[in-house]
Amino acid sequence: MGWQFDIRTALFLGASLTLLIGVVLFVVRKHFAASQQPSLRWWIAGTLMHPVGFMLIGMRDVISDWWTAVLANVLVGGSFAAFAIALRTFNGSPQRRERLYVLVALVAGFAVYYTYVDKNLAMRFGTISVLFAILLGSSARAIYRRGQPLNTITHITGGLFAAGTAVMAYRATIYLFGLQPISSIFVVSPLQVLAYAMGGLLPVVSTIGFLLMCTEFSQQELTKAARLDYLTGICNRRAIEDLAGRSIAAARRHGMPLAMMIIDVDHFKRINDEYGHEGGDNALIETVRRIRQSLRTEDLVGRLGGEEFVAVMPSTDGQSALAAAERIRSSFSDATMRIGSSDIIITVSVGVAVLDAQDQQYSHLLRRADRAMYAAKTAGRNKVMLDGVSP
Ligand code: GH3
Ligand code: MG
Ligand code: MG
Repeated sequence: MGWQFDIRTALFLGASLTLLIGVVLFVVRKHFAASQQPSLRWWIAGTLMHPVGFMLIGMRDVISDWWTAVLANVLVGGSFAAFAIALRTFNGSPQRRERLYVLVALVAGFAVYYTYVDKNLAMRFGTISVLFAILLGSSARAIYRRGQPLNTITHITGGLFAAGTAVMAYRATIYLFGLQPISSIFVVSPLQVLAYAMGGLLPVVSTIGFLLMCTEFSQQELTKAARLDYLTGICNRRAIEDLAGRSIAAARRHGMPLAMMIIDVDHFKRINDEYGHEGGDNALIETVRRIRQSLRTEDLVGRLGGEEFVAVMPSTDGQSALAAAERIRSSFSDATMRIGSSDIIITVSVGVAVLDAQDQQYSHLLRRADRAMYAAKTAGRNKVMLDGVSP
């Protein structure tokens, strides 16, 4: 006896697998990042609707057409819409939900019309395949939008939906133009096998792709967070060391000057003592704002820790660096800062160092800028000092 392929069995197997995945995802949903929850909810909805739809299709001729032709197709179409919404939510792309809902409503309309008004299996398959192709295409488009980053992981999901679109479009062409007769959905033809295999496996494999996309996104968020100072949002010590090292190497290569400054808030302990830790935190946020305001966009600013900041200024000589440091110093001493309900003057001490032949590394330059900053403190605070020289 030859190999017997049974569409009904295949439908149930594929559907059970998807249903299981949907249930597992539902159970573990809380373990995903908060930012992924809205997108994940739509994806789970898709993985739960799709298998119920497929199982109903498998019940054709056993229960009424209302269930197996109308509701089943609406559920499958609805799951494709849910996947598209999930991917758009994930990517932050503009939503076109009304369009998707209309497409699903049209699935219901054609299913009813070609089952009860004008019983025509080929037309029902053809029209619904067109709608499925559009719905699947919407998911593919959510990934292959201009500006979206693409890699192997996104291609798994995007490519699969694109393939699904192609299969449905091909199936639509065959049935709408009567290129192949059809008497029952369970007749095993290569086209039917292709369509149901594609439809059955698509949610399983695309869920793997979607989960990989979620994991990759979380990883990137963590990497980003590990490089930023949680309070002020600027580079932390580790990140600034990395970036400054590259700027220094570039300055050496091109024979360009480079300056660094360290800015330390004067008597910051008193601010904490008087206005509480929250007042101190707000002062630090405002401090960063003022520092940034006096610098160029290409200058790097980082928080070394506590109330100590570093700025790295490419293509800047001692003269210009001192001018920038003075701009920063006076932006504090000349304008009050609002802390809680008080307006107070906060001052800073700034140490400046310029890259020279002896500085082989970031740490050398940093040490010299730090020395200058301490000299500014010793000289009475609210001062700017250039390493080795006083301005
Ligand atoms: P000086 O003029 O000599 O620099 O005096 P100072 O009080 O600013 O110097 P010191 O380095 O001794 O004190 C820094 C204080 O900054 C100590 C610590 O309580 C406070 N601090 C460090 N990090 C934070 C933070 O993230 N938030 C707040 N609110 N305070 C912080
Ligand atoms: Mg200080
Ligand atoms: Mg300090």
